[in-house]
Amino acid sequence: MSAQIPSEAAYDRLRRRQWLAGEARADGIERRDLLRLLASAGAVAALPAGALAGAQRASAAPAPAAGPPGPAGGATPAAGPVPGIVKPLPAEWFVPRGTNAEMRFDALRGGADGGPVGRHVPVERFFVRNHTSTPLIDAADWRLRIFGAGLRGAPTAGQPVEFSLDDLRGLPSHSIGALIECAGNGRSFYASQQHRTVPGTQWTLGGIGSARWRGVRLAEVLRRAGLTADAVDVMPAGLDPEPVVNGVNLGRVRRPLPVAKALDDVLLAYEMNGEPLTPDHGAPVRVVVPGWVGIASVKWVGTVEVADRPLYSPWNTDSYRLFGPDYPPGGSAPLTTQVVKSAFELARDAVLPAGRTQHLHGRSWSGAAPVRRVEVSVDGGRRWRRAELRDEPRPGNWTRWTFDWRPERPGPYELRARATDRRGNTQPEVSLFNREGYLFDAVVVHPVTVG
Ligand SMILES: Nc1nc2c(c(=O)[nH]1)N[C@H]1C(S)=C(S)[C@@H](COP(=O)(O)O)O[C@H]1N2
Ligand SMILES: [Mo]
Repeated sequence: MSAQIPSEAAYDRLRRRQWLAGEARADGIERRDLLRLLASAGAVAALPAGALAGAQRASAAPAPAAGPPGPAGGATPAAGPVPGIVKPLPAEWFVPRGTNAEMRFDALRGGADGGPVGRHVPVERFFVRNHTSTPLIDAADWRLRIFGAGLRGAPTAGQPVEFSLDDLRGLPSHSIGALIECAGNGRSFYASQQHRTVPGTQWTLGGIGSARWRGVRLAEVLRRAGLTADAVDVMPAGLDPEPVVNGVNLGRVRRPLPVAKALDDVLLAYEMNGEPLTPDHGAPVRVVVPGWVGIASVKWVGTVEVADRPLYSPWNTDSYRLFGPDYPPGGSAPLTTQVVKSAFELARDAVLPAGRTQHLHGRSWSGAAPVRRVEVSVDGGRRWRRAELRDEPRPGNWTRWTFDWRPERPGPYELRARATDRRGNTQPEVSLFNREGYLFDAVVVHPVTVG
């Protein structure tokens, strides 16, 4: 059936034409509402979980005994520095950012409690990106509901094809190592390096994590649900509380995938690093879309629509496109693959001793291809030397590297790391500006002091 499946590039071109022609509809949200929404960057509120349309039961995270007041809209916050996140967020591992928790790269070197972190990030240290808050879902009641005109007999949302967690566990399992990375990872550097302030979560480089995911291929489940050659788009939706922006309820977090990607390497994951998924990372089941922007990897998936025409949601129309002077007037095609980035496993402004060899550690990654090489500069970007790669570069994952440096003179230094992937994508000095600050790929300046 692959002859009927449009390539990703053809799909993007089609999508852009439809968007510009005003055909884009995001489940009842008119294009002009979306445009109005993007004109004003407002606070996101959450509807209480009980307000979710549909029969799935999902309760908000438990209330702390004496915690901060809940956000407007009524979702109950979890205890801790980020309302709505269930797991503990110790300050050595995380930086709280709104409803999200950024992973600290310097914490990957280990500390009092243990050695360095391997290729995959332990679940308890993995970054969290929530539009609203983590729902607690009873796995025994949970069902994956699949419907739409791209399935045999066109089951409806009311009469979907259903799979329980046991059903999914009974299907052939598959596991992959994959990164989840927020499209806005690195966003704060647009302001700090390029003097362009952009709205949204001000991530440094820790809006990313790698894990071993086990589950069932989405392709397998779609085939069993009766996928036909008419299928064009596949749209998973989450069971978390619905985000409300400037009084407009955006509905469930959802984003369509072209059927070509859905059938290629997408996983419905029920395990992360060998353990059942935890609430913050999508329990009982999440989507994992290797190489793509994190928003595609829908957590707490409850439904999947399989449509015979392109679908739209706020997450592929007003958000997760590139807008700005270097992009077409209606914005770029919806974002898919991630860009090239590199990070040191070192605190910013770290103090290092003079006259001693430093074993600098870092990681580099690209959504498009395995990492080919990494170069490091310790003199403000004048001279570059190769870092030594410590992992077999793989698609969809990062590669750890080391770089030995013996600084002799005390004083301030700027470290830089620059990766190139096997397709030849490399990190530029300046990232092309876009209004939302997505896909920051420029080399990041990492200041340290030798003293
Ligand atoms: N249902 C749902 N899925 C979601 C989100 C969300 O808020 N709700 N956030 C998305 C975004 S923007 C990112 S970057 C990843 C983050 O995954 P993590 O929290 O497991 O790190 O989940 C994605 N899936
Ligand atoms: Mo994200």
